[in-house]
Amino acid sequence: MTLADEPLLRAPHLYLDGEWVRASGGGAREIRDPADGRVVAVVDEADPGDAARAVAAARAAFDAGHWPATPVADRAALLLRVADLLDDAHRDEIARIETVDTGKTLRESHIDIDDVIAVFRYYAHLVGTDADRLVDTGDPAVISRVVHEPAGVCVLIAPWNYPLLQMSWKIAPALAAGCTVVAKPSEVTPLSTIALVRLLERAGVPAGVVNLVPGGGATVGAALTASPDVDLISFTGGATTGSRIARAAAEHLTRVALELGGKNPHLVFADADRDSAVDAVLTGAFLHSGQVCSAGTRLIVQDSVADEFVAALAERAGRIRVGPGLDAASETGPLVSPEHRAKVEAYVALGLSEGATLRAGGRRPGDPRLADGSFYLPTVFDHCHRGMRIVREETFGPILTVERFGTEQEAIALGNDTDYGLAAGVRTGDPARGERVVRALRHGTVWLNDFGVYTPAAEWGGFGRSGTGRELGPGGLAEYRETKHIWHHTAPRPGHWFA
Ligand code: TXE
Repeated sequence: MTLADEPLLRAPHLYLDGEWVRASGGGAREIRDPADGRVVAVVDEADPGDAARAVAAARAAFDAGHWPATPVADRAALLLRVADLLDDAHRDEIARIETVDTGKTLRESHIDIDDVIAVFRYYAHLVGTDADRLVDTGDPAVISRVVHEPAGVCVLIAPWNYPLLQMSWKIAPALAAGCTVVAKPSEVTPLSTIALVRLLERAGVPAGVVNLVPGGGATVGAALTASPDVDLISFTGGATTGSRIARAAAEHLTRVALELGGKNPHLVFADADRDSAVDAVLTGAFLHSGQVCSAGTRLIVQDSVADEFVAALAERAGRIRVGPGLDAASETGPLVSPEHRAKVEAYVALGLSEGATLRAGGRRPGDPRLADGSFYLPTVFDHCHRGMRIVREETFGPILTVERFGTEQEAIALGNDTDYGLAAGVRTGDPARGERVVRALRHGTVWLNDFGVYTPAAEWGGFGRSGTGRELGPGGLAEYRETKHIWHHTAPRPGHWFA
């Protein structure tokens, strides 16, 4: 039995104004398991007309005013019901869906679902504790206060590497704020978002408040972002698509929040504990086969320990067990698609032609049981430098490059020498140095003697070409709100400005 046989994933897959409907043009797309290429579902593919209907439904629901005016406690209760449904009954099922859709290991999918549950609970709590601000004008007859109101109709566009998690980082604060939404998952990985919208429906989300249009970026995505009826676009994905969306949004001055990935440095000083540093660099680079926006794919290591460090790293990279995500023995899964693997392979060929030294991987696994999947071995390139494209560009695959530095100032300069600025890591045994370096790095998240961890309560987002705006934390709620200053004169009288 494939997942396509399960009722959860049976068509129809568009959710418009509280109804599950077929794509009006009859379009559909085969969804394949990256581990073996088999078709696991056939998903309705919306078109620009469906996108327009979704926006109209969200617009009408917002303008009718019921959801924005729903008491905060009731909106929070809905988020908690979604979290409970996930936690109590659907955690394993949706983790399995995420694994066959993305290729990631079941262990990773479970961590993602737990994060999603935590995010829904966090925003339920935050929105309930958030107060208006009184401003002292000096005039006792004036009540001046700053209040928050929902931003309006939000288009939420998510990528394929963390489909449910990225969409939840958007849906949970948007609903908490009182917005209505149109969700567009990646056409490559729509399954878990369809499952989530079914849970939202069961949790009692009113018609029109959440709408779902699975479909292509150039068709549905472009139609959504060009709409004059949208108030906010929140996008996570590649930088090229991000700037295309920013241009589309500029036409109607639509607000945009963009999370566009990174090329993240991991700085290792000679005084760092070696075993934990090797372990952190390995995990940071190769988790989910490097398909992580915050992957630490640039190792920048102090030259006095570099040879020994890279040897240990390459040895461990060569031992990573690559295999199907549903197989408990696999430590990392395949790349998301044959097309994406071809892109990664082109980067490996480029690295070799640029003169980098291959220390591990650099090829597909030889195991014939993996021949039908999009697998690729963890790859380590030594003796890299900033002139190389494999050091500057986001490869979004299991490719780690190694650069070397002498002094602390050189390490900082290299760490900041990137167009991106999403995340960075620092390993050192000297806390004072650690504090100096993390403050000097121009990245949205910096880990000191840790890597890759985050919490729903702390903001996430990038400097530079990694995007604009923040997700998670109070800042992630602020994205979905307008700020209004209300000046109330309680004893009006003529001001006599004009005679
Ligand atoms: O993502 P796209 P792609 C990076 C990574 C990857 C590269 C391209 O380097 O190799 O981006 O990946 C929708 N208007 N990241 O092409 O195109 C699309 O349907 C509106 C980093 O797969 O950015 C999908 O829902 N929407 C990243 C979403 O945008 C459009 C995660 C992301 O797709 C659109 C993924 C358009 N014109 C890739 N075109 C991260 N930050 O984590 C596409 N889309």
